[in-house]
Amino acid sequence: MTTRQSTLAGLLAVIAVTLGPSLIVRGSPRPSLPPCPWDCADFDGVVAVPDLLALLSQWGLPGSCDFDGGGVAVPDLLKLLANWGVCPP
Ligand SMILES: [Ca+2]
Repeated sequence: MTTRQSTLAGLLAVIAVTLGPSLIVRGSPRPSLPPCPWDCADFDGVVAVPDLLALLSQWGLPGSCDFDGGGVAVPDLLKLLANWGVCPP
């Protein structure tokens, strides 16, 4: 992990803690055939803040935002950020 990635992950973790658990969407069972795996919180077809907060709330654990298995970690965060926005059709 680069210093920049580490700083970003730390900043995002601080944001999640600051916003509080009431704003963090926990992972929920995924409906069949989602439009994209990075839409991992509300399954609305957009990768956005709720998905990021869900990912952070699942940090180190398996969940709907664990795209490659082994628990949510930096590679999952980077994949979510790289796919930010409207999911492909
Ligand atoms: Ca979403």
